[in-house]
Amino acid sequence: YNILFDDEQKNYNYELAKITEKIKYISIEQSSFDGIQNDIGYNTDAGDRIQSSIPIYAGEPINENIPGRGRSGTLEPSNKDTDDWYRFSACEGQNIQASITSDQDYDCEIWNSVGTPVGISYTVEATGWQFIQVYAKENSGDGEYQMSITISGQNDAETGVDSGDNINQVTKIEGGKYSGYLDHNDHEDWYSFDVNVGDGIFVRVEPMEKSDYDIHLYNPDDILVHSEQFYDEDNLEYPSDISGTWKIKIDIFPGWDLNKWPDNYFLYGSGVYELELSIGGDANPPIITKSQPEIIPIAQTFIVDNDPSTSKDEYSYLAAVPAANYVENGKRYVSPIVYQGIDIVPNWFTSIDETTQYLLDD
Ligand SMILES: [Ca+2]
Ligand SMILES: [Ca+2]
Ligand SMILES: [Ca+2]
Ligand SMILES: [Ca+2]
Repeated sequence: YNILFDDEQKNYNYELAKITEKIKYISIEQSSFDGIQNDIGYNTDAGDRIQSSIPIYAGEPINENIPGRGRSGTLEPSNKDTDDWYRFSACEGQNIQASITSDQDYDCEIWNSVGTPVGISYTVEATGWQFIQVYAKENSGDGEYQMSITISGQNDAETGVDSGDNINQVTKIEGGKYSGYLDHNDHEDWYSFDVNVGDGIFVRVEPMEKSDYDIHLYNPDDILVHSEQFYDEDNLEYPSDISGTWKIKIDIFPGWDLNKWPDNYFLYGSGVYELELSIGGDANPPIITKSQPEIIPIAQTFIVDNDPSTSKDEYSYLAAVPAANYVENGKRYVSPIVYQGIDIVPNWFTSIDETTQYLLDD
């Protein structure tokens, strides 16, 4: 598709900044006092062009206080705001219905993934971004509008239907690239595929919107053997140890569920995902983390002073290690060593991830 989002990063930063402020939303009534618009919960005006469209979460519960999940907006033709543009993802074959109500002479239209207007009822021809334009007709006044947008039907992996929602309702696929759809009424899509023992299984899932979809792999005995549960894109690999029909579950983190929001958590959405499966080659087995042995802390501290002119501090440190960390009668005892008198921050292994990987490799 040829649509460019020149304001995408700006909107994204704006949304992130709002979330880190712990989501202190202003209601529509409050914001109208100082003339700030609050289009569908963003506390700002939606973009006036298709290239500056902002995300609307069509597949999620309506909530006027959460960016992208509201349906109310404002147009002010007297102040050059004649257009509000929104975007969302949908799969080929899904149907979109859009409508608008307002006291003013406003209308709306769906635009497809190549930027062509297609009316208010549209069966998607190409998987990707779809758009809604809300616009004021000539000579109409300033006012508010209420939007309605419905996505119906599914076409997961080009089957014409939704992929099953449990381990007994799986869609059979082969290696290749597919598209699918999840939303607040459809939390899971299950797929199966045949694998020979020794073959690597590689699965990539990438949500199109800012969403959190995860991958869970089940062996032919229907036992969960591995999961990838990062934000945004997930890549799972696993060496098959049994020949037969393996299964994956793709599921959605319900970002709209306020009870499940950790601090600073991004408000993940629903929508289209890309699924890529390849079978064969060498896959790495998952890293099994060893459990931490039980340790007994000792109330003592070894202090080593920095001595840049000699090696005294290095030898003191080495001498302190066996006294600070030792096993006696099968139990491990640990106490801290403090190396003081220097404030250079090393530039290696400074992140938790780097340190964790270093320790795993070690
Ligand atoms: Ca507006
Ligand atoms: Ca606008
Ligand atoms: Ca689905
Ligand atoms: Ca499903």
